[in-house]
Amino acid sequence: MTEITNYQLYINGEFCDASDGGRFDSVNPSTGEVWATAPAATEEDVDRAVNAAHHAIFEGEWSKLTPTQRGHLLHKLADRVAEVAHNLGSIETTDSGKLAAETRGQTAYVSDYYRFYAGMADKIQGEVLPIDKPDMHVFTKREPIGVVAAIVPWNAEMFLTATKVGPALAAGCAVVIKASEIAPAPILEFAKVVDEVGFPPGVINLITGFGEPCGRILTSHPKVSKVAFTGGADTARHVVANTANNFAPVSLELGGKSPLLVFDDADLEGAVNGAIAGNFGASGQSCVAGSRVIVQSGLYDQFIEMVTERAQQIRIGDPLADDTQMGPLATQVQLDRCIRVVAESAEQGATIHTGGKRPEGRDDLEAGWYFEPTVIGCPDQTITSTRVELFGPVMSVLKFDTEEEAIALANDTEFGLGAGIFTSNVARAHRVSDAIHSGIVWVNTYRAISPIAPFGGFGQSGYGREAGVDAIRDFTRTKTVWINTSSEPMANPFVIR
Ligand code: TXE
Repeated sequence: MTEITNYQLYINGEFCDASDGGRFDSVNPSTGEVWATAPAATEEDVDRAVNAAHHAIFEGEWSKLTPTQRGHLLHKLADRVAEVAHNLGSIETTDSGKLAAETRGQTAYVSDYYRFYAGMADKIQGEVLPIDKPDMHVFTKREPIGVVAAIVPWNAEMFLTATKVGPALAAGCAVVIKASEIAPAPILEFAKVVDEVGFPPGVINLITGFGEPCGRILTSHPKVSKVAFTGGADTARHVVANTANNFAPVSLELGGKSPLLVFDDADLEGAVNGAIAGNFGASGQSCVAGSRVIVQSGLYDQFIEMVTERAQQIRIGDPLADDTQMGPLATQVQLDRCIRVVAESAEQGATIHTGGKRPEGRDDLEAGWYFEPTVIGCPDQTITSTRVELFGPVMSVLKFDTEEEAIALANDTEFGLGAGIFTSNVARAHRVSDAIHSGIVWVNTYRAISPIAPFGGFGQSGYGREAGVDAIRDFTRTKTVWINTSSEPMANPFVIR
């Protein structure tokens, strides 16, 4: 029998249980067994975490550090995350089912995000304004916006935590991070790293619990000044409504139905690799999954043949094993949705070239939430699999003849997160990337990310950008200071001269 790990919350620099002792189970998606439990934070816990963060920013030790000293602590965090990336990645894999090769690699890279923002901590500058009044010195300062509520989902926890915590701390804010109830363990394991680094109490608080009440109370809390949310669009609508209470600005990093265009002049091997990475990486549970692959007619048949063959060769199995290439889905709900939508799409006239079901004849995969890499040929975009975000390893392939048609198909979506273009024609690469409505465009590559490059979308994919230099502005508020430099006292406003 698996030994169960019982995690604790991390509030105000201390590990603790939920105030009422409540806990919930976390299931390993590759075995279907409970392997850990996490506290279900109560209203009292959320309130304590927010107050601790508020105290840290405005009165505590954190508020007295210079920006450079804050940067040093972020560098220490980066170092420690890099040292324990293997362990943090393994915990993330056990809890979410995401491939260990990905979680370990991504966590190691996450340290670069902390380092990037560590360097920015003492480069957040105000301005002296060329003001239109005599005897006035007017300048702006960029102050920490306040307590940041960071809501992270289960599909890339260490990464999506870093994109929020890095800029928030560099700006001088303090954070309350709420992990997803689907995979709570990585965040609570990360709490041990935070504790070792030695941040002043209250700077980073890590809690777990359900959307109701924990997520609601956190995002509507009167002392929260900024909400950074990654998750689904339906939950995002609740979050935005919650902030009607505190008027906290929100950034929303939601899902997508990103197009990946393959032109006849593309390097076919590269395009196939892009489509495989965009659809089967992270078992397709990625917000930037390139799940609508739109291929020009001259290459279409060859492309279908190649992706089908490659999909069939993918080694499915235990996500912790070194030779596995694709793990399970994170939840039974995700699995059921993939099965249902693929079947519905076939009934609507789509052709299933491979997959569309749970793997057969593999006893070792029966208990887990596994789904075969799936390739579906779709006659048009009325097919359900081309419209809804599936968050599973399902590639929908469409055919086009002209560039105009490709752009029209690409833009026929309510989402606007990522897009891929595979072509050897430089002019076309620029032309099409200008014409596509999305926050990110990758040309002859796919799913590349960097702390230096802004990340985010629009429409149903949300708003605001994470990563990059500009992201830090969202964690600051501007103060304008007017100083009267005249040697005379301020004039009486009721005496007209
Ligand atoms: O996310 P949810 P789920 C998409 C993907 C997926 C779907 C649902 O399509 O199938 O969303 O995924 C917290 N106030 N993405 O169920 O429900 C909740 O506790 C405040 C895309 O995992 O959006 C959790 O911590 N918070 C995506 C977080 O919101 C609330 C990543 C996300 O939960 C709340 C994940 C409330 N009222 C899913 N209710 C991406 N962009 O990568 C819930 N939460």
